Amino acid sequence: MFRRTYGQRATKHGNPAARLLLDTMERKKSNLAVSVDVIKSKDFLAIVDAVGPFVCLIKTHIDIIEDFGPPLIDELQALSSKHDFVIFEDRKFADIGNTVALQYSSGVHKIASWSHITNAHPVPGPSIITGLSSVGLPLGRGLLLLAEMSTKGSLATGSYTKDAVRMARAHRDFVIGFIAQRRMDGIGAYENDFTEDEDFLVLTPGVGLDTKGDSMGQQYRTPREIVFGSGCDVIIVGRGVYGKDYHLTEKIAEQAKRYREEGWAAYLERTIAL
Ligand code: UP6
Repeated sequence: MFRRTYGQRATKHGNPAARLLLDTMERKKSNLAVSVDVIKSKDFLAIVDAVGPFVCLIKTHIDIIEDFGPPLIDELQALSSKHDFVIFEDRKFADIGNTVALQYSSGVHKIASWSHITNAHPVPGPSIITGLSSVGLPLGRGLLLLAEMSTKGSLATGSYTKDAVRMARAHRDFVIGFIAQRRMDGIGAYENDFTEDEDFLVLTPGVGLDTKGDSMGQQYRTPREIVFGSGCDVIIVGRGVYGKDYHLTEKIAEQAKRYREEGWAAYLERTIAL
């Protein structure tokens, strides 16, 4: 799986959101996702428009937007059509099935109605997947499980990570992959390597070319370390792309281009090596 191209994987995948993402990556020659973590709609849309041509996916934290209203979603969807990218709301659900189903479908944000992909912590056990899939599966959505985290001292390690993989393998119609720091089908890492038809995408945050982390426990690695070294599929970059200069859209676009080139070169190195 690791050495197959994104395009080859797209043709075989059973989940529509995973297919959409893999197809978009192949079409746009990009494994870059930008995480747009700003609090004003205007800044949010300006960044999305600036990085749109270079990304396969835009990651949101919709609950940090201070002036949120449904029109923002219409504008995000219009930009998604204009620039051809997938939308991932990084909601990190973590409650009982009934509650997460309500949080996913309802409330102010109605995440399931617009986000192709969302994610969840495995901590409640398989019932979190049952709850979210009751809403998302009929809509053709996909779920990522947080099998590992990028932060210093993360508790998502060892048997917790293995159990996350087991949960995913038991729900392959809806769980399309992981938020993790390395591929999850490493030789000998789990009792059984994945079978031919098991294809889990690995989306990886904690990416930076210029710094090693921040003052709040975030840790950065380079796109090459992540995609070539650790076999991950998508690099998720936030502040590395837009820094503090939200208004300098040219500079933001330049940075997005830079990360996209690094990520794609590492992918080519991985698929043609060996
Ligand atoms: N994120 C991580 N690490 C994880 C999971 N998620 O950083 O293990 C998310 C953060 C943020 C983004 O919530 O939105 O990825 C990383 O942003 P940054 O590149 O600005 O550090």
